[in-house]
Amino acid sequence: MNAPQPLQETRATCPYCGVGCGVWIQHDGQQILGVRGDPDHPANWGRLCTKGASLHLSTRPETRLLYPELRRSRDLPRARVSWSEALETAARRFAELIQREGPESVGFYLSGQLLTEDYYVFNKLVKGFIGSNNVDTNSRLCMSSAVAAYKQTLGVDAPPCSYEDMEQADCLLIVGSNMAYAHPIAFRRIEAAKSERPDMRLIVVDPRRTDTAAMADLHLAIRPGTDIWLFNAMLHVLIWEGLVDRTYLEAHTEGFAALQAHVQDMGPAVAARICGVPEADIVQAARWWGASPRALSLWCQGLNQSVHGTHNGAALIALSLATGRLGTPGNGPFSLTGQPNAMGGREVGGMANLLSAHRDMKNPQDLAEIAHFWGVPSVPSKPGPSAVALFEAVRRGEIKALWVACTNPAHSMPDQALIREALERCEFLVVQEAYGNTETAAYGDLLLPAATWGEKEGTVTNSERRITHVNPAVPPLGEARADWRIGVDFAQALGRALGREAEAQRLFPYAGPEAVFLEHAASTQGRDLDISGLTYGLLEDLGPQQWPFPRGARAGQARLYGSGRFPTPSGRARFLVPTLEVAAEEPDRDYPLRVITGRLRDQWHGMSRTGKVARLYSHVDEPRIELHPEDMARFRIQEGDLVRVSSRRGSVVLRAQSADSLQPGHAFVAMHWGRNVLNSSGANELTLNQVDPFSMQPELKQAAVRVETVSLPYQALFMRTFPEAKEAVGRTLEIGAACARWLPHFAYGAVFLAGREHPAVVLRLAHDRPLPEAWLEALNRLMDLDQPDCLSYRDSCRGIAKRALMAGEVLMGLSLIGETAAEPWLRDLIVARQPVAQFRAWLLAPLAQPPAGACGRGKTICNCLNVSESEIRAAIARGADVEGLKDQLKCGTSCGSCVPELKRMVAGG
Ligand SMILES: Nc1nc2c(c(=O)[nH]1)N[C@H]1C(S)=C(S)[C@@H](COP(=O)(O)OP(=O)(O)OC[C@H]3O[C@@H](n4cnc5c(=O)[nH]c(N)nc54)[C@H](O)[C@@H]3O)O[C@H]1N2
Ligand SMILES: Nc1nc2c(c(=O)[nH]1)N[C@H]1C(S)=C(S)[C@@H](COP(=O)(O)OP(=O)(O)OC[C@H]3O[C@@H](n4cnc5c(=O)[nH]c(N)nc54)[C@H](O)[C@@H]3O)O[C@H]1N2
Ligand code: SF4
Ligand SMILES: [Mo]
Repeated sequence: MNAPQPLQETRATCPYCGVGCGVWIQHDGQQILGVRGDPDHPANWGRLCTKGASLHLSTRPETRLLYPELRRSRDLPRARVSWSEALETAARRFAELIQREGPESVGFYLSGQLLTEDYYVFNKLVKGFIGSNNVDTNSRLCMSSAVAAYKQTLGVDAPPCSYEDMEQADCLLIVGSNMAYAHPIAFRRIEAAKSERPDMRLIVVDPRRTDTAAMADLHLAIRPGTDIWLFNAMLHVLIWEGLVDRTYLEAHTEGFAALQAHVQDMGPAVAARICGVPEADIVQAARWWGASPRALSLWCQGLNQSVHGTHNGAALIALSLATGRLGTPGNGPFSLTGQPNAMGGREVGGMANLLSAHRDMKNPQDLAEIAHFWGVPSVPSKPGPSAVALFEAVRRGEIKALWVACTNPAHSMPDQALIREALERCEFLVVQEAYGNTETAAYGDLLLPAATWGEKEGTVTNSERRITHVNPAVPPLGEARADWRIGVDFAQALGRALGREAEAQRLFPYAGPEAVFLEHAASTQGRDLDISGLTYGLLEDLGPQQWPFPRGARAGQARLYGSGRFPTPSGRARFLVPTLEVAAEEPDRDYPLRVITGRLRDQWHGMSRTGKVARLYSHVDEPRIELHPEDMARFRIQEGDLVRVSSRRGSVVLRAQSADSLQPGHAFVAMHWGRNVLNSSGANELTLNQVDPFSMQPELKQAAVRVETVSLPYQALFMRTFPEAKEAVGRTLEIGAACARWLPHFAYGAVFLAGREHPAVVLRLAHDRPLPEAWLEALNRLMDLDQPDCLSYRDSCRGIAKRALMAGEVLMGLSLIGETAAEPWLRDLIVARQPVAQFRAWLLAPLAQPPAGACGRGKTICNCLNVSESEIRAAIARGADVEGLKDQLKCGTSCGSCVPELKRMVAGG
């Protein structure tokens, strides 16, 4: 190991959302120590949101997968093996199947979080070497409806806009996107533009009053699944009020007459009834769009994750086309990419129905071109199964070996009961992961440790088609390897196992990621996304660039289609007549509520990284279901009750929270909580796996559910923190991981972190029978609460037992069994490290309210400067507005992620 060096900085990007912010990683050559926004990166100009700004805290070694692990037979645990044994075993198993049952007996499931080079290698491996299209990715759950919508209307999959268009628009129509949480730094630009030009119109279409919606001039709280009716009605108004651009329509589009006829009887009155929003609001939205010189739409999963996601997108794009608002500054239909490199994956064609560089699998010439480019006789023309179908094929035993890289389907796929069956049935499951404790890793027969953020080199493309070169700051932890390298190593091993060694060497000769990049770039030459002019060196010298960037170019292109010519056979953009449906599953008598799923501000997907950062729990800690106050009353649910949430597919227990940001009849569960924090798979136990017929994207956004209170009277609470020491955070994380393994024993269980610099792990349990002594003892032992010098109180008759572990006058651990009412203020004492001498007598008493002098903070709103809800409410009560809050408390003055919430609180929300 090299000795640590002085503090250095390395340029990369944030590995979370598709905004693609530039970062400088601060490190000593061995360890990542800090992170700051890259002031020169055009996506963020130096800003980072809560998640980006805490990236360095997520790089802890605990739970990282450090070396390959192999399960030699199903009933044995996995054991550490060498890389060569791991790869030879994988190659042998895959080769046997390929030779015995054909190339379609194996499958690959990749991720929009891989770098473009990683993606390229695996896509070529499957399509160019194994000879099937059995490769799909989690982008199927994410962007595939937007891809299909762009292709069906504009000709190819290319978001035509730039971030600066958000600032330049006069009317912004944000649909099915909670940008304030999911694309925070892009949203900061909208906030800034709006405060500079207050007459800019902001329309938000979302069934929930999100922080994004709370900023809007007009919020259309639409009934989920009815967006097409709304867009049609808006088009109807635009047509009838003479706001469409007939010159543009005639010169640059086709198919408008059919759509016009279709929307003729679909005025705002009809849509108002179906969408459940006032007719006047629909008219207003259309008029603002039509009358604004520059109008931009933005959309994300509220439209994509739907059984008519493609037509949702196409109907929205139609508004831009009908008014000729495309290809010029401040105009266009802009799909926000979710994952950091979903765009790169689309560019290399890394999905079951795509080909490299926007080539078409149905086009024989495209197929021949790519076969020629790779130097193989042919590439298969039959599309492979898309994500849902891929796992169904595994479940039926048709695909027998599955390779999962950089995604966690045992958490993120819909209808988890079916996914579990598939993974159990799979004969050989390879999981290429950075972390060893994911839900999918639990099923893996072979785990391959992947290098992750800060350890890898390659490129990513963000939402605005901008490619950034990312540099590694530190070496991979343990024996982890870069994903592209694992792909190449496996390809060579497979070549040997199949007796095609020379061919594998010829197809995968890469010495480093740039060789992969250059091959990919060459494959785009002459195509709409031509990046043949780019190299790593050029990206470093000129900075991140938007495609296309053909050979000889000096700059990327900010906007597409300014000429009015589209990459369709006729050169014209197309209107299509969308099918009119609602959600895949409507509430009924048995399942009367509609649960909506989505994101939290401070967590990322399955939480393998954000879940390790204590401060990222301070906005929302324990898993929960939000319900409208009327539904809480209707189903006799009190705030904080545990409820059973059931759909036709499965059921979960969650804590109920009332939320008036919802409409009656709606509920909300965040998609993040899975088996590492909860005793169930959370939201995706409930969702259904019906898909859009064009994009094959599943309807993850909603499902019909029933909610009922459950009686789980036997409750317990454990908490543990550690004194100031280098290994304190690590110990907390280890205990958290150990607690997660206990969760399945209980009718309800959740484990989460609290605090900031001194994180505490919190375990909450509830059960339908007395909690077995042996389990409680084991948990006390895990938290060192079995030590004789603990304070302790026991009332066996009432089933109450409490213990407190002290370090001097500071509380370090606590277990409350049978009586947990004092948890909130005790938790605050622990995370604040407040000396407890004066409360000693109260520590184990049944006190729901804190004794005088004990601190009580509640939820943290501003994560950067650690400002709590109670402090903010107190300042508002004293008359502070948002500027006053920033002045007095400094909240909202760093990353700005909490500003939408501050605004809402000041407005009385
Ligand atoms: N903090 C955070 N940010 C992220 C991520 C993360 O995990 N955490 N993930 C990234 C990824 S991969 C993605 S794909 C994006 C997702 O970004 P978004 O799509 O913005 O996020 P979601 O919360 O999934 O869903 C957006 C909204 O859709 C609304 N919605 C539900 N049904 C409908 C409907 O029928 N019509 C309309 N109009 N709206 C509806 C929901 O109420 C929700 O507020 O976020 C990216 N950014
Ligand atoms: N109900 C519901 N379900 C949803 C959604 C929803 O809105 N509602 N959203 C869907 C969407 S849009 C998405 S994008 C998916 C996301 O779902 P997933 O793709 O399952 O989400 P992640 O947890 O980000 O999974 C990425 C995995 O890669 C690992 N990893 C990190 N870095 C590296 C690396 O460099 N190499 C490798 N090999 N591994 C690495 C991480 O530890 C993590 O386990 O969820 C989908 N599921
Ligand atoms: S907005 Fe936040 S999560 Fe998204 S890339 Fe930027 S810093 Fe990362
Ligand atoms: Mo996504």
